[in-house]
Amino acid sequence: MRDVSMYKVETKATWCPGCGDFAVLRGIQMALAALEINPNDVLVVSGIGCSSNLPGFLKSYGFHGIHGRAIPVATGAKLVNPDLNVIVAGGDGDGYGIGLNHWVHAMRRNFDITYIVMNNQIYGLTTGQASPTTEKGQRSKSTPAGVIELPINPISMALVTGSTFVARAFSGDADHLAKMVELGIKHKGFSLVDVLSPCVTYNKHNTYQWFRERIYRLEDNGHNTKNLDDAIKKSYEWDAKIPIGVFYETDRTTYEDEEPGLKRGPVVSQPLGISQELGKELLEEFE
Ligand SMILES: Cc1ncc(C[n+]2csc(CCOP(=O)(O)OP(=O)(O)O)c2C)c(N)n1
Ligand code: SF4
Repeated sequence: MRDVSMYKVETKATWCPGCGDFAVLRGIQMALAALEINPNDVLVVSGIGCSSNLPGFLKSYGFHGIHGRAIPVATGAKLVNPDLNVIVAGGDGDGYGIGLNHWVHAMRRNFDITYIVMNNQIYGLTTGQASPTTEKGQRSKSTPAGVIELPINPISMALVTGSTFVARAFSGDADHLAKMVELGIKHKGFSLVDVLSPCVTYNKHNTYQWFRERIYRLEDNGHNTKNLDDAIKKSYEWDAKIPIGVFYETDRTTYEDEEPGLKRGPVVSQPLGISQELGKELLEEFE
């Protein structure tokens, strides 16, 4: 077990007091400490959103990208350097809305990356519009008469699209959250950790209290994480009872392991195949 302070930076997180994302940041730091992964072996990629500011508050390599495009950056990095622990962190708007296509394809390809979605069921950064996980009927800035469409169910989607590890956590249960992140990082293959991470400023419906009245742990209920049918059935539970924990885990060859171009080893360790002079010239072009 490493010291958690290894993963801390001086920059203070700018989230609103009480925002669920604080627990996610702590959960990632605790998981990295438990797994004894050094900060320089980690890349955290994000898109845009309150939650997507996370890489700036954590000691590791970080890439704060553009809205919805974190996964392409992460999969590119993983392909070039498979030894890197690649984590994607962002919001439900970023990942389940504008970036949904990238998420789906990364799952079916089974890249060995960990996707942590801070799911607050709202667009936080842009001050409270409905997101793809906002519940039907909920009033928001963009839906003053209530949302008229069904929300996305990220757990069921991940299960049927080939994610090889699917879990849900809750920011109000910080140690359990850290454990889910730890298991997700440890898993070889695509792992989704959907975190119910309340936005205390703009989502007045899905509050800590609302979740506390409903949440229970799958592991306390004898759930078999190897059974896809059971996992799918559980993924439909919402409203009265909301399960957290590992829904499903399985082994499948990763994209990186099957990619013929990587059979000679990681791209970062291959010779460039050009002269030093040309390499220097190319670098200068980007200065
Ligand atoms: C292409 C593009 N479209 C829209 C935006 C505006 N925008 C920035 S963040 C965001 C949504 C953020 O919501 P979410 O991903 O759920 O993160 P949160 O702020 O709730 O953590 C939107 C629509 C943008 N930056 N770029
Ligand atoms: S607006 Fe919501 S999501 Fe953004 S920092 Fe504040 S509480 Fe968190």
